Amino acid sequence: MSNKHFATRAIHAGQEPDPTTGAIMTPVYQTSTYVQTSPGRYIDNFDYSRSANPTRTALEANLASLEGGKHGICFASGVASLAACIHLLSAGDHVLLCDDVYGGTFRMFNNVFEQLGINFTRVDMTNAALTRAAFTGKTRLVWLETPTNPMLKIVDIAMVTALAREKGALSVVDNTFATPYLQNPLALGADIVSHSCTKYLGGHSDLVSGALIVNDDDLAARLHYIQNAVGAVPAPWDCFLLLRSTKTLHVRMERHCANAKRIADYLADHSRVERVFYPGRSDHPQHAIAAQQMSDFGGMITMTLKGGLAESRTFLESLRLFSLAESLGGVESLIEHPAIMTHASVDADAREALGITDGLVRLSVGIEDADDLLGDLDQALSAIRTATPPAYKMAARS
Ligand code: P1T
Repeated sequence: MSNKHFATRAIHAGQEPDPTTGAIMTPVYQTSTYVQTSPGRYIDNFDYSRSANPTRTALEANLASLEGGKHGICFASGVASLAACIHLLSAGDHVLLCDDVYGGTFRMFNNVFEQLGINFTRVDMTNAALTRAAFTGKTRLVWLETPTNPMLKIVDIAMVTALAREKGALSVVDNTFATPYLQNPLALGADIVSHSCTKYLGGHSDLVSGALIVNDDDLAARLHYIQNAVGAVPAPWDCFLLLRSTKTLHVRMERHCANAKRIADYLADHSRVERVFYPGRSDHPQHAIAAQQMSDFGGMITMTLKGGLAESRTFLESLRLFSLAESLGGVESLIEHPAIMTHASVDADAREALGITDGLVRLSVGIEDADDLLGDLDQALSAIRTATPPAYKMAARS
């Protein structure tokens, strides 16, 4: 299957028709345990569903194939995947963390693992010199997202993973925003690819799950050990839903990208919009790296509205098709306010430094009709105009 194109692997990798019934879909093996014919003698190598489950095994093979990796290891959430990577470390070890990451990723390093003696430093990984200088003698792991959440910065994966290798550290790339359809970090030197499958891989906003994909056999064995020993595994039903979803990933991503491109250009020209961050636009600071390491630019757009919280609230409350909600990557369009929602656990100074201001909103562009989405954004941006008094009136009142 590894010599087949992405669309074929998406539909077939890891899955054979059920040998007993011919069912084309891998069944939901809704079982916690498996009968043994004699102590330690298994019918098909399965003994207990925390260790392995056939529906999960099929999903793990499918995701590994999509990332061009050898091993997939699935978890109950994206943050459980992250935690499994940190369980590779010991107290006293140091982690280099990309400065702009999902708020829950930062929270786990800051509020959970630092207490256990695993220290970390945040660094702007779009800057090679700063990144090189941030390694310490104890740096054992480098964690990055690209595009980053929520500022959509693009990190040069080959550059950072080469630095990590030179310094003897493992590199992990959280590929949630790009998906394996647009970007394959293992091919660019990453040791581990991490996913929140809750997002584009699931694609329908109906499950929470995570995955790690690796090539190295020893690393895979250690992560499988942690998966079983720590135990945050996904349920068979969620694995089934994910297997169904990855079959359409390539088709969904094409529409996400096409819709986002049109919307980013529309927003960039709008008088109520201060700035648009979209890696597919030539005004994005790392557009050239994005064009090099991604096959297209994804469905996420971040923008700063002119004004502040009042303008953001008016805009977000006025939308009818875009739903105000955390998460991303579903077929339906979502929008959120990072400072109050997904990145509330990031300290205010860091938020400010990154540009996560009260005017910043993040769009997850769905696969609805682009004209309808543009119409919705247009009417909500107009609502700001009518709801917010002009500056001279505000001044007159005070
Ligand atoms: O929610 P969970 O499946 O545990 O995934 C965590 C996670 C990991 N990595 C990235 C890049 C993410 O964006 C997330 C979750 N993010 C959101 C819920 C959000 O709205 O940004």
